[in-house]
Amino acid sequence: MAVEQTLVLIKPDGLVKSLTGNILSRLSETKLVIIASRVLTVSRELAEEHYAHLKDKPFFDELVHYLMGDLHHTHRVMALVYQGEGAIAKVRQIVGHTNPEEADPVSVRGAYGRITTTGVFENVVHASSSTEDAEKEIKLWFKPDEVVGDIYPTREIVITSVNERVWA
Ligand code: DAT
Ligand code: MG
Repeated sequence: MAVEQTLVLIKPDGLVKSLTGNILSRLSETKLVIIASRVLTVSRELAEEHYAHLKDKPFFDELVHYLMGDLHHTHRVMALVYQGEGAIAKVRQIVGHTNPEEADPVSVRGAYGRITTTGVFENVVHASSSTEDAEKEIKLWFKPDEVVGDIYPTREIVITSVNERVWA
């Protein structure tokens, strides 16, 4: 089995429902290694880019608001990269089917997901579904130096003038 990377997001409903520890425990069953993690506020641009493959769907706008945290009065998502043999399938197995009503009740989505009255799948976690998606998604959510190890080729650029926010 090939060594793969996969992106996991604990979505705002997962954080608000205090499921972080539970989800990380479930994922630790895989014996995969965490090589990156961050908690961040998701911009509209990031949410739209992450779900770009669904932009023609009727639920797209609400899906974007969901990932941004607007439905849960929080503006946090926890992003992680897991690495190891067969990482994508192993994580998807624990995460479960996209539709929480169809997901195995033992899976994270089956146990904790729900469908909103407006029809959006609030399914607690995201997990990459192919090596191509994983690469695209990891590059979207992390910079090279935020990930342990060299997982994809990088290049250096020279920045001459930057404004950076520092602690006051
Ligand atoms: P997955 O997250 O399992 O990879 P996806 O990439 O097809 O599934 O869709 C991304 C998210 O969009 C999914 O987690 C929940 C939402 N979604 C997908 N299909 C949906 C549908 N038919 N109705 C409502 N929400 C949906
Ligand atoms: Mg997907």
